Amino acid sequence: MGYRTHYISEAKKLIGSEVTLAGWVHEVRDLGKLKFVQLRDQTGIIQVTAKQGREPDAALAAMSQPKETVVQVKGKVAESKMADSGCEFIPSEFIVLNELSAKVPFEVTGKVPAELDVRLDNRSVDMRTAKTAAIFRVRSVLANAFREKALSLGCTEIQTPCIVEAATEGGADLFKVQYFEKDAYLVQSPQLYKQLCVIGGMDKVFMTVPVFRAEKHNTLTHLNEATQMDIEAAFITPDEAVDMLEAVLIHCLTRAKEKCASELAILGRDLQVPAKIPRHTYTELVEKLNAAGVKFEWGTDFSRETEAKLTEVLGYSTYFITKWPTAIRAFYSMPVEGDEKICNAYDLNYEGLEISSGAQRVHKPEILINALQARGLNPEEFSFYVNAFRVGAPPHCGWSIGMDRLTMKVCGLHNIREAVLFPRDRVRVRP
Ligand code: AMO
Repeated sequence: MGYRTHYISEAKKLIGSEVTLAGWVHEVRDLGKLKFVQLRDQTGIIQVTAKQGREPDAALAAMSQPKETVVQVKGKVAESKMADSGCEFIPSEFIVLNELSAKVPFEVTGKVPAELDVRLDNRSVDMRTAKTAAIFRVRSVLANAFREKALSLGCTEIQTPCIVEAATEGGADLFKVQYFEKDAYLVQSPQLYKQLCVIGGMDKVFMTVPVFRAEKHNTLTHLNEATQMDIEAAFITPDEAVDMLEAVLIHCLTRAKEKCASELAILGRDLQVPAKIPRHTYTELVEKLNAAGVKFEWGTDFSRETEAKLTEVLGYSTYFITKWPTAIRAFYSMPVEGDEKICNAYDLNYEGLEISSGAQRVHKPEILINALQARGLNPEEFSFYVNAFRVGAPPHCGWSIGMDRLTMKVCGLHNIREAVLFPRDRVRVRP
């Protein structure tokens, strides 16, 4: 016999049956001759009701445990007119599996809200609150929806290294690690490796990976370790790459809406799934901003404030920005032939936040060397990468969705840290 025969949500449909449940004491109410415990597991809460003289004394005595004690309860599901769910649990045995030996740091019932830092310091307790549990169920659905869609688009799942020799997204933001006699770095993005795979003939690849950015700023939308969901595909145009990104985002949102109705309700989130996402060039948006009286210089990146203005000017907050100035994009972004100051890079802003970024890649070694040098990078350090383009590299495009930001936005959260189990920011490396 295992610890449980059913989850609480299943047991609620089994009135009259003998079952064994296991979970946490959520609430306790002691009326002397009548004892109530709200028993909680991952699937819900059921009221355990014991009456003196009717249930065994040992069960009644064990029901005085403090909240968050881990217990196993054997007994029968009974109809109840008093309980909201229409049923309650009559215990024959109430077994304590692990007594508390410290004070629970905050209320799991959510009655007394706790500070985010206290919650993150005690994440395994925080995960038991309905809201946090809902966030990570949504995150799991989003992660699986990405995988499901990527596979259905014909992509192969790959794994790439976290310890690397060179930067991909700009030199200053690297975490250095001592790698035997050499210096190495934690990877900023799987960029170079996913490209090598499509050059290698894998055609379309995808991955879900951690990335590390030693950015010193402290914002509500940046972490120093983030999770990216990446795709890279050969023989596709930038427009087709944006089509893929649009289809993946819509699929992720659709699955979240279908599979997470109760989680989204707990989070108070009315999730809308767009049928289509508008596309604007960078230049078009700069013109729109200036026409609306917001002075904005062509060739600079949009700040959080300008993005907020863009939402106002456009009247919506989910859109693609295509054809960026080459100088402000990463070296691997392909300049437009005949108009090299613009490149085939694109971003996706979802509900006002950049959640994805990508580009058609430079697949000609000479252009790549120029692009590296223009950004003060040494092509020698990228020789394994540059040389791969000399021996049969097809045109290719790709992008990456920030999973933490996507979860944050889908769940309607204010701070990215809430969307990550164990966030890493400038000051937090524990737990
Ligand atoms: P980029 O650096 O724009 O592009 O990252 C892609 C997406 O990852 C998320 N992201 C972050 N989320 C939280 N904290 C961070 N510090 C952070 N940095 C990035 C964002 C962002 O849109 N190699 C390219 C992608 C490509 O071209 O395929 C890249 O990494 O949601």
